[in-house]
Amino acid sequence: MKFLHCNDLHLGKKPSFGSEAFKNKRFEDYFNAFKRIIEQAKENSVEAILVAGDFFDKKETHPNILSNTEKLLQKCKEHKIKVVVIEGNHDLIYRNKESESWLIYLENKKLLQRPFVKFLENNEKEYHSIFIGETEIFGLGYPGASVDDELLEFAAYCEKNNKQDCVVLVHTALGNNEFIGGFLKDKSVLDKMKERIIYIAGGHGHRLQKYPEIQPFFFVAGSPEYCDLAENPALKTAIIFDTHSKEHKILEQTPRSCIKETITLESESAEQFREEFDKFLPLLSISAEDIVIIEIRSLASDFIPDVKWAEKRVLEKGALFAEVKWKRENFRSGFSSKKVNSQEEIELEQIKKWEHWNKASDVAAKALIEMRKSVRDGQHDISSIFDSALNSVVKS
Ligand SMILES: [Mn+2]
Repeated sequence: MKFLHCNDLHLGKKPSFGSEAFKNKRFEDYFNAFKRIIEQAKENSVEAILVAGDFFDKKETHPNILSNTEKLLQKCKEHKIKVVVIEGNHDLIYRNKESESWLIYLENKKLLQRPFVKFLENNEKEYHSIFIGETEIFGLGYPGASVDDELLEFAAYCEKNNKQDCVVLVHTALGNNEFIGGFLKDKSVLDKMKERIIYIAGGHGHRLQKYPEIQPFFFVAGSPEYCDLAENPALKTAIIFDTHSKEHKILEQTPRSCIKETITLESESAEQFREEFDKFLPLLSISAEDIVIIEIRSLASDFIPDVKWAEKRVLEKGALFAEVKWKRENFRSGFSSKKVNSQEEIELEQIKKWEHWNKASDVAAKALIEMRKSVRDGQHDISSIFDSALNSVVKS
């Protein structure tokens, strides 16, 4: 059986900032990314598309999100491609609140299949798998902080029940000290799974990951569209896997065009800055479909460039969305009377003065940036970021 694995489609995501045109186009982008994946699935004659969580961006939905999604799933049905979905942290199904899940609504409409874990009262679990051909497919959902233990428990279950060559979907990725919870801490857990499981479809991470390097069987495909504009477009993929040959193929995805430039400016006054910036801008070729992100490195120590003015100039050039950031070159930690500090630098300096937090000030300052980004992104549940930061503080 051949399938296509993708994750973190975030259908329904819409930015809360930028122009109306930008918001509307970005809303469409996530559906278009899924549409391209369906086309790739068709071209590669796969039997199923596996979505390893964060199918939707939010637990709640709107009429146009639901109808766009249903149309795309209907298209899969027409092409005779099955769709297998697990929930991620964004579409998390709370225990005993299954009736509120839009994934279950779509499952009931026979537009997707949903392998899942049922938690019983005596702390036992029931693994509800599905079959595609002879391949048994399990879904572990989003195990959150207990992912390492959940995977070990599942490996033991497979061993005990003599499972062979199964496929597992789980909303987790390899951890690299991320501040957002739910990442796998110990890779060796995966080694314990490889006897009985031929493919683990991971999610949660928005960039391509595979494990181990040679003959990998654990993959995260990466979100096909930017959820955060800082993501690397080269690591957005979908994976095709053949359960007979055990061979995989990585398909690149094409998120919206995002032009990222860094310029170093010498300006020491607003007039000089405007002049310098206006000389630089014509060097970029910008279309109405482009997102433009410019980082200004300023050599002057006590001048802050007007980034809002610069963003306006980029929009006047026709960009869909502009973000201009600045960073002082040769940043040294610590306040000096003349130097101007960025918001992040000021926060870091303040945290260093706090009792208990000072030893983990870097972690705390980074967590603060993550939380702000998360809220700006419309993701208001920041408790997992805060938890991870607290953990680091306790450990240090
Ligand atoms: Mn996600």
